[in-house]
Amino acid sequence: MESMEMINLIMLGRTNYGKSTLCGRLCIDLGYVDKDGFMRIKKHSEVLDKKGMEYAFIMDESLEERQRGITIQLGFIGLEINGKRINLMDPPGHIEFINNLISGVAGADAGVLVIDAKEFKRIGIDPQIEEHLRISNLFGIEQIIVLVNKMDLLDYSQKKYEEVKESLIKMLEEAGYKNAKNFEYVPISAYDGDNVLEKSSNMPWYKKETFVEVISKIKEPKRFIKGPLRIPILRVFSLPETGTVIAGKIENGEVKIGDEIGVSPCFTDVKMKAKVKAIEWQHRKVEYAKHGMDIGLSFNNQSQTFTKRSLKKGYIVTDLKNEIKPIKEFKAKILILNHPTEIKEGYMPLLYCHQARIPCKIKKIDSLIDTETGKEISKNPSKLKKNQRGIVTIEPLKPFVAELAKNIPKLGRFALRDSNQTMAAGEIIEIVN
Ligand SMILES: Nc1nc2c(ncn2[C@@H]2O[C@H](COP(=O)(O)OP(=O)(O)OP(=O)(O)O)[C@@H](O)[C@H]2O)c(=O)[nH]1
Ligand SMILES: [Mg+2]
Repeated sequence: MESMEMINLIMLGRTNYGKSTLCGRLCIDLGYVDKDGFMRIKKHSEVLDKKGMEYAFIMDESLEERQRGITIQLGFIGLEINGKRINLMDPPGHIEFINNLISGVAGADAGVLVIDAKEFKRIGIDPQIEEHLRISNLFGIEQIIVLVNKMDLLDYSQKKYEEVKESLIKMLEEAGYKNAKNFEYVPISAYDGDNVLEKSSNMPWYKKETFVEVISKIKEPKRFIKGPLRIPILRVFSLPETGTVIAGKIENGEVKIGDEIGVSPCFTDVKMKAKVKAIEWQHRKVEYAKHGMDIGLSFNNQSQTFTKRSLKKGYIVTDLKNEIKPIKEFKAKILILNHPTEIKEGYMPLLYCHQARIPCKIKKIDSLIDTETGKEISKNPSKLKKNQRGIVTIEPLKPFVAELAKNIPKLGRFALRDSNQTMAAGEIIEIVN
């Protein structure tokens, strides 16, 4: 099982566009939910007066999610398609929960953009979808599969589909996807299952592949198994029988039962370390896990510091030989996306890097660089404006560990956010300690 090709996909798109419905539909069509289970879920949707949400409820399991009719937590499903393991992450599209979306994007190999075709025709490009795409682009997701959903509401019209597709290409190009023309586009109806697993008789004009055929052909990206173990912590729990449990995705290296691991950053004299007792992956126990796998780890021989209180989201699990020092300062190449005025020294946004979210300070603007060539235009400019690139020195204002983007891209790319907007994004080029 561990040698199977594995691909992690993140669903993208505005709230209500049908991401959870599509994931639920896939679970039904591929036989992951039995009839009785689905009947119970359907009844619950009727009791809550949320008819039409029954497929989404397969993903949205909490009462709050079901009552509000939206996703709040990042949902996961693992499917086996064409001998590959496809892990779908279903994030909330609602702006209020963008943190959970960024968590998913940070660990994804490729994206699936779901568009409500009718709504998109009505309102056009929306800042929320643009934001999702910008974030996915800046976090290094190169490939996006584009699903034009709710085709039933556009009478399955080829003409309308082509119009939507054309605007989508423009939007993707604007967000940094210069090769958007070469992406796969599929007209679907997630609710009815048209072009999801099987070809739709409602759209005989569409001759290309269904969504499942498209995802079954995605190639697994290069996995980094050699080198240090790196697992950014997503969640920590404490269970009465098991003790401390850490959940996260391996972004470099491999781990097996019996390995001794540590956690960075560490400020105490007593190391936060423990021996791996069990590894859980996709609800089953495994002996070994490698880069790309989302796992839960439990331990024995825990040091006294290895507790839910001292282990935090965004800290990184490492092997004992390759711990990471807390970063006092780093230099980064950034692009300003969205600042209403300009970024100056002293600006304090929130830093989002792998699973870490911490306040930081722009300590110095070292240089302004040319967007196309990357060459330095001026040294120590007083500010950076929208669409400008620069090199800056950033000071994390809380304990923070990461890597140079050139060594482990997923641990060195970041976004700077403020007032619920992504102001800038960049990559770590030098660590100054
Ligand atoms: N007509 C029609 N409605 C659909 C289709 N797919 C989804 N919907 C409806 O769209 C609504 C929202 O679907 P969700 O799957 O919850 O949307 P979401 O993108 O997960 O939304 P968030 O979780 O808030 O981000 C539900 O009422 C679905 O029934 C479709 O193919 N056709
Ligand atoms: Mg949802």
